[in-house]
Amino acid sequence: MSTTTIPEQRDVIIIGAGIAGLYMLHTCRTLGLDAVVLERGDGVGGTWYWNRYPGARCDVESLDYSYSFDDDLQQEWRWAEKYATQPEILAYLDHVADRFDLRRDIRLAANVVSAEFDERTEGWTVDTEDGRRFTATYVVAATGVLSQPKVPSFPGQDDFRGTVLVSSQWPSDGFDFTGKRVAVIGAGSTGIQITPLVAEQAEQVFVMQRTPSYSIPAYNRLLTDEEFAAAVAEYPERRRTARTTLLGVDTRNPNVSTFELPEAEVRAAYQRNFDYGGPMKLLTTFNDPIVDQRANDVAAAFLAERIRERVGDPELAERLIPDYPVGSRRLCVDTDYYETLRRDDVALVDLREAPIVTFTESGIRTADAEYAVDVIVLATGFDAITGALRAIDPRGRYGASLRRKWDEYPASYLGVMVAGFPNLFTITGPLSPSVNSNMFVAIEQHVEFIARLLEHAVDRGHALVEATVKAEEGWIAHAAEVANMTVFPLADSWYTGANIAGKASAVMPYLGGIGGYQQVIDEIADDDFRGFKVSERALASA
Ligand code: NA7
Repeated sequence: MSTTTIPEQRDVIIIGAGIAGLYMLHTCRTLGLDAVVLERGDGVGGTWYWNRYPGARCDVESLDYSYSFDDDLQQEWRWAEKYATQPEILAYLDHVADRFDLRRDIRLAANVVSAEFDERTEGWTVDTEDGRRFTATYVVAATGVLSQPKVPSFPGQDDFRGTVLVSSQWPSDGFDFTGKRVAVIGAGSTGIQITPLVAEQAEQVFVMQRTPSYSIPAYNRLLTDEEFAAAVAEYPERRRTARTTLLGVDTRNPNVSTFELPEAEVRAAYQRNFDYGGPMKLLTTFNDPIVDQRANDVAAAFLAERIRERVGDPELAERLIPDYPVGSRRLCVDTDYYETLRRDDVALVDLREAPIVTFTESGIRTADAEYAVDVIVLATGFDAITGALRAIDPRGRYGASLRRKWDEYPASYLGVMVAGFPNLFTITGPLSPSVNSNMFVAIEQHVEFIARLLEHAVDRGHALVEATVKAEEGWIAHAAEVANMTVFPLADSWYTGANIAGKASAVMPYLGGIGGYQQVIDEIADDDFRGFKVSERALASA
């Protein structure tokens, strides 16, 4: 891209001002590095800036889904509810941006369209859509794992005379569904969150489901002053323990197998965690459903029973019960989803029985019926984990395209670097723990490891850092070996890239857990950053 302006030069360019980008900027400053954040939105917050649809809420408890790097911050920010809403999380991230004076180095409405490694300077040139150019020695992609929307195009889409709303591009002033007939396409976490709230207003709702999700109640509620005070008093311990766990949350479950206990006790344990409300506790009730199909069948049978109870109508319930292992696709958390499907003005449309054929002027035609609607909500998900960076398509050594490389396989070393792309770091890149755990913990792990690596490079004269091909190959093999011990490969999901046509098939999150990953990265850092080549830059200007 040609540009007439003089490039803005920094030590580090960070792409994205979400949870990862904000912390990375703060960390760069503590390292004495001059960093700028380029953010495509008009505000900070990343995924929590864009996903403003009704019911948007995190499925990790607010006391755990927050930064741990600053004790005053965690003591002072008073979360209102057990599960925070999108506006509350966005307010928190805005507060962090102000509190740490981050905004002066954040460029908003700066949509990065290209990033190129320059062989001569051994640095990066980054361009934004509006023609701004930035150069830096290092680039950190804090581009998010659920930030590139998947918006399918349906036949006849342009003929539809009503309104189409995309969950991750929601109108900032909301939308009034009163008196409207609405189709919600998608029954993942987003569709499950949106549907009950839309149904409260709308005249008629059609929930268009292709693949059902397992969902459990959030039992959301306000946090009392007493429990908030008790939780923050033990924050240091809570955070330390979280870093040793599988999912980045101290669920306080014992480490036992399903088959160590009598059947009645297994059931009681599942019921206790179900009644607690939320996925982290339920998923870790026992240590084996993710690695043992028989144990998974026990969890699946328990959850299927709960769905039948909540739905009431046995025939409808069968269409809502998934046929894949629990946890191999996202375990969703809801407030009144199944109860909403019992309403007379809400109908489930099973797209496996009759797929969508076309949008029409007045609605949607499936293989066996016409649905007249005024509004179509697309809750169709994301090009997850690699999508946002694939869209930018950074060019590394010899002009190599990251998109082309990832079309073959979502390769990385530790999820923080890709061989052939020197000085480009990825926060929660493929093959590291991220979406299958508490994102705040995963992000802090990545930022802190990248910071150690950056410090190491800066101490060596702003050196060039790259992952070796051998280290990358070793990590790919290890991540695949771990994934193949689990039930994750048994289902098509956005974890495996299956929701995007043509995307390489691989379990993208690293399944060794937050604790396991922490051990690996600590050990690698202590071993002189094994697998990373740190060398003097030819034209070191810094
Ligand atoms: P998901 O979990 O990917 O769900 C998307 C849903 O949309 C899913 O039910 C899809 O069915 C459905 N979908 C996607 N494309 C189509 C088309 N073309 N026709 C019909 N149905 C379609 O995304 P979410 O936003 O709900 O959740 C993502 C994560 O965000 C969530 O797990 C939390 O971590 C936060 P399919 O499965 O493809 O059959």
